[in-house]
Amino acid sequence: MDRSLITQLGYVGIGVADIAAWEDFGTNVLGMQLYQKLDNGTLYLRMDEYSHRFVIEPTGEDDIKYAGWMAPTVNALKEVQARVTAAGVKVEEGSPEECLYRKVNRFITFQDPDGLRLEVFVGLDVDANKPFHSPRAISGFRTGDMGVGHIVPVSKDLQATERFYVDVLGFRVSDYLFNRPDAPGQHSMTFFHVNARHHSFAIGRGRGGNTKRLTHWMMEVNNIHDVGLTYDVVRKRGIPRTMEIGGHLNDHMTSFYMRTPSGFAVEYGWNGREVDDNTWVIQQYHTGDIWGHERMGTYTPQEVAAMDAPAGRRG
Ligand code: MBD
Ligand code: FE
Repeated sequence: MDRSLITQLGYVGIGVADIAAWEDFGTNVLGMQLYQKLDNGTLYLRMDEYSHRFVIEPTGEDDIKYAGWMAPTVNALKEVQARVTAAGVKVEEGSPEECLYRKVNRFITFQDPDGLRLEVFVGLDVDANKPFHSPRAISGFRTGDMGVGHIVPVSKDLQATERFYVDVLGFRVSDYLFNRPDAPGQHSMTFFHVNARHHSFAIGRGRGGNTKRLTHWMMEVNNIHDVGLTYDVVRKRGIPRTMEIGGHLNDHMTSFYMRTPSGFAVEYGWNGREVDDNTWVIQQYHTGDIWGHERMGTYTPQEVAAMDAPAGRRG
């Protein structure tokens, strides 16, 4: 395959109700650097040499507002624009003001089949004068060519959403997970890669009562002790963990999940595996975990029993 049209998850926009709580959480718990704060309260949070990887806006949704995907070149951006348009989806170009606000050279925007706002951009700001410096004593985030990490929104039609991301945007399926009793014979999650990160994007069926689009985002650190140091902060502050520490079967990530001030979770991980498109084989799994990842608090006993059941196709 030629070079990908989209090479990484570049930035993520989140709308929140409690911006003060997020400033504290994003920096002192997650370890991101506050790069800039606008008069309206918007926070630009940094994980590496880029000026920002998260934009936290005080607009009240407590959910994801947009996902910013990197096109490596102007030609790639134009090709994405042509393909999305040919698929019958309306594409708009970001205005100069919007580009300034996003700190990109140019971007296009359109909705995925579930109505999630996607932005495909060229030229994210790098600030070489101010090297990344975490406010926490961690060795740093694993981003680079693998981008932010991953986001997992819910989808109302996993097949239709898969077709859009694969056929139109050029994402590659990594694997499938079947672990939900409410969808007999159908899978519950699909994982996609756009670079060596096992998944930059995954979709899942919403759980009953789940009103948010975003279930969690994942950020990866360089050292297992960075996970442990953050785990200590989370425990000492009494921040609820939604999944206890454990290891994922598909991407080999060692991680735990904590609840954010907006209700959705952040997965904080280390040592995810890398995929090579020349040798990768799609597999399907019936459990998400090698060990641990015990569901805490927010899951019903029935859901826990279903997800923890031994591997084996259901339905
Ligand atoms: C993941 O990163 C994840 O969040 C789940 C639920 C399963 C496998 C990998
Ligand atoms: Fe995850």
